[in-house]
Amino acid sequence: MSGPVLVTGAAGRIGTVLRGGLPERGWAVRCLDVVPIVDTRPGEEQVVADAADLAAMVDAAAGASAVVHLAGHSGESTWPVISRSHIESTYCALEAARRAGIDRVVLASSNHATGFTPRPASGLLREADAPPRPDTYYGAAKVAMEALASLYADRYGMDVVCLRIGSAFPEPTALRHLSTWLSPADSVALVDAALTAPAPGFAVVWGVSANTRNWWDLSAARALGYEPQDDAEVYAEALIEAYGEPDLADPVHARVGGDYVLPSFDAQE
Ligand code: 15L
Repeated sequence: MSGPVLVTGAAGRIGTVLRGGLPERGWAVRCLDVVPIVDTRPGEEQVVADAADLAAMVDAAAGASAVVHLAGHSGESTWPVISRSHIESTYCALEAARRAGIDRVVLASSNHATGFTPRPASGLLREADAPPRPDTYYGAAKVAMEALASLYADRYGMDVVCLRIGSAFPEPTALRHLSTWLSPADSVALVDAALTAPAPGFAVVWGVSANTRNWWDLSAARALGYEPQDDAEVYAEALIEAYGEPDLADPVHARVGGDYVLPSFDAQE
């Protein structure tokens, strides 16, 4: 690889994890975020800019070898916030990569692109079994992200890997996370696999750890070279003691999007 990987949203939750882990896997990191990173690490480059600003993104992409696009409001918000921070910024990430001659882009999609999909009572959902079924504006923006990825892969021959991330947190804190957790170490492993897989073209893969209670099939992610190490099950006893076993009749547990499907997440002004 030559040139750093441009990581947008580098000051955020997953960005911070990648800043720690990608260098250990041989990647130099160029950070981009709207807020300055205060604990800059040795060798790290920093750009303070909005990922939805095409000119800034074109400048930031110059000389990079790949783009990992994480920037965007993490969760549901108003349409102006969601459309700019996810859809406009995804266009900018892809277009800046194309103009810079970068042919590998990794996009942080989300399980919420398919959030109204019923949770399977048994068996595993493959990506192909879960067409777009967004639960929020946020989820709909991730569907648009995946569509833009498909466009840039088909039209320009770029490799664009969309990671439908589950719950990327330091540790599981809710019953649902026993199925949806993506650990920090596995976040790094998954992004590294998406960056290095030979010629993936357009790909959409689930982003979760090797959780005993997974409802998403990891075959497609493993085919990229992802080897998850963590399993949320080590937290099961404590979470089930606190909250009881998940009740599939409860709307929060009936659909893969969890509480995002509830009326409290109705579209905001
Ligand atoms: C996401 O996509 C969000 O970014 C994150 O904040 C969580 O809500 C996560 O999904 C989840 O489903 O747990």
